[in-house]
Amino acid sequence: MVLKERQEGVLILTLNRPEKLNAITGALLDELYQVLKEAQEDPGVRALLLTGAGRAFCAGQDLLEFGEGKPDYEAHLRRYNRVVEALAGLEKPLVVAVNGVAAGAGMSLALWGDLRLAALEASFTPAFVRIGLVPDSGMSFLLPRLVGFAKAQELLLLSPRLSAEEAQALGLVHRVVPGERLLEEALALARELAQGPTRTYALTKKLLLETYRLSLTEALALEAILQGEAGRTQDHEEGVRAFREKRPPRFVGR
Ligand code: LHQ
Repeated sequence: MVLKERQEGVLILTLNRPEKLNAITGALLDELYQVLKEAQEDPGVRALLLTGAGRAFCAGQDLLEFGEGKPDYEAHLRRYNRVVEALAGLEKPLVVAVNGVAAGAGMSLALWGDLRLAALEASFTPAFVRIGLVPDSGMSFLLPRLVGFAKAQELLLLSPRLSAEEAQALGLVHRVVPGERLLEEALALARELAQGPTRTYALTKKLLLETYRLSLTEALALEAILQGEAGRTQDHEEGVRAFREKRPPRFVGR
């Protein structure tokens, strides 16, 4: 259900239930969690790329998974939440290539990417409210931070279907590219990141997430601690040496 392919330091993950628009099942979530855990621990993986097979990126929760019964969504969300925690805590850059529709939890997955590319034909819809559900998989946390409170209110209460260009105008997507070039561009970006200072990316990601809940004084203190850590990396040493020698740096990710 999740295809894996390694290209040098990049791990490409493809959600692969194209006949169901890559809708998410419990089994898919568990597989994704395992893959993310392995990627986190593998020093050879220095960037990840997530995309979807077929015409969709991901249609969110598979609405037919639970049949006619009354499922325990609170319990089911534990399986989502550990995937979201794994994405949020991923100590490597994640490029997301949104190839088609991203709905509900599928839109949440897309938004957890650090750099988000979308095909011109991609679209985004929160979807939750349309089936009487609240936002989940981190959407209530992330969306107001990305688009501001007022826009998040509108998107979550009305659930429009945004085009890739509308999503870009709101800051949900960094770049929109023609569909036939999406993977190529996303891979080029992931490759570039895979040659970067991986540890510094991890610390930068941590700062961006953490400082939202901190006071200025606390944020400054955290910056100082993490700058201390970054300053001790081999990559910082190499960055400064390369600057002095007027050549591009060769980062090793440590
Ligand atoms: C699907 C799905 C789908 C199954 C399309 N499931 N088959 C977390 C945990 C706990 C509780 C539940 O929720 C969550 C988080 C969530 O993600 S809630 C939100 C769940 N997702 C949705 O509500 C989206 C439902 N889908 C749609 O609104 C549309 O299908 C979208 C906008 C994604 C795409 O529209 P179209 O491009 O017009 O495609 P389509 O509607 O014709 O769908 C194609 C096929 O895919 C169709 O099957 P069929 O056998 O008729 O060809 C759909 O039934 C199936 N499909 N989404 N989520």
